[in-house]
Amino acid sequence: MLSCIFLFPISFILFMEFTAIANSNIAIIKYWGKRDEKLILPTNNSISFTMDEQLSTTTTVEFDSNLARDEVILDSKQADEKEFARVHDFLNLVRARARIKIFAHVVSNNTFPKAAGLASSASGFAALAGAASKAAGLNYSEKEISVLARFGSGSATRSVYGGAVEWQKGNAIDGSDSYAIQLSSEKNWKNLRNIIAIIDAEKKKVSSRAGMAETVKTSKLFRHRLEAVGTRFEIVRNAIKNNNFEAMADTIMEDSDDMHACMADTNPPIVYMNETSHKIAKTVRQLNGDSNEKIAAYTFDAGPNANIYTTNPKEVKSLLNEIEGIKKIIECKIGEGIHYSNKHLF
Ligand code: 2P0
Repeated sequence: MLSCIFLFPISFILFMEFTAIANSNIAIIKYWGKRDEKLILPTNNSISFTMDEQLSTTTTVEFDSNLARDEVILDSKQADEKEFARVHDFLNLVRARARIKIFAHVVSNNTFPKAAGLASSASGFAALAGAASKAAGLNYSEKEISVLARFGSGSATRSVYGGAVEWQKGNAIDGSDSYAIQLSSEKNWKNLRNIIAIIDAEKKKVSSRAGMAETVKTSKLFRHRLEAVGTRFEIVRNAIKNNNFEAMADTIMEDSDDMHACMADTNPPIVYMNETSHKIAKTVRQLNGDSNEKIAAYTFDAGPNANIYTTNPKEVKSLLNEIEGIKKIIECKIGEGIHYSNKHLF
């Protein structure tokens, strides 16, 4: 009987659809710079919190021997050329690992605007890695899914897990030890929120990928960042282990400031934060200064939108309401890692 199964050509194997849901993550020790662009290996360890389902991607994948090419639908539209190429390249990697040569249907929906500085590539490639690996018959562990997701986008390694997550830069030349691990479950952070102030939901002008490559190449300040980020990483990691937000608030802001300083030091300079972003940063610093505790920490990604981690969301929201130029405020909880659903998108 067993030998009969092995006699079947690969195209007769029945592939099923799989649906994965992954949430975005917002880093508190930032990833900005690669030591290997092809393998997507970072220059430093980073740490993030995974967001709740308000910032998530649901992706269904099915390999289908009737297809003459991959079919990719993103947010109800055919993927454009660039998006298609990135998904197709990623699927090629999955096909090579699964030793199949069959094209796939991919349908993916985000709950938030793509490329608005809200790290959609993180949730996008984590969900794609989870759904595509299962659909291809690869029975991957979470660690293996994190390694696979990295080939789509570095920050996607971290979206595999919930709570506080560390992406270990690793040392191996082949990237086999560069993946994420969970530092602390979301259950330990029930009182923490990320208040996201959307200032601009348009697609960013300089992609993170292009921007960080330019920073590594041209910024002198970046060399200083590489020396300093390790200490900040340890401070934040210890604060997370001790479940102590106050102990890491200043360091979170320092790391964001440092990354944006390196961006500004890039030739030509990269500027993501605008006047409203800076007003928000000042307001958060004042809030901590006026109270006896550190109740908030801002962090900015590759865009003007502010992420404010806080144990007092009411206070932060009321201060944000007084700042002009904010289009929308989202209050996010610390969310869970990748999970799977029987509700498929096709
Ligand atoms: C982070 N960012 O740690 C940092 C902070 C943006 C600023 O990870 O080239 O989209 O696909 O690996 O993951 C954005 O970079 O870049 C990012 P690639 P990715 O979250």
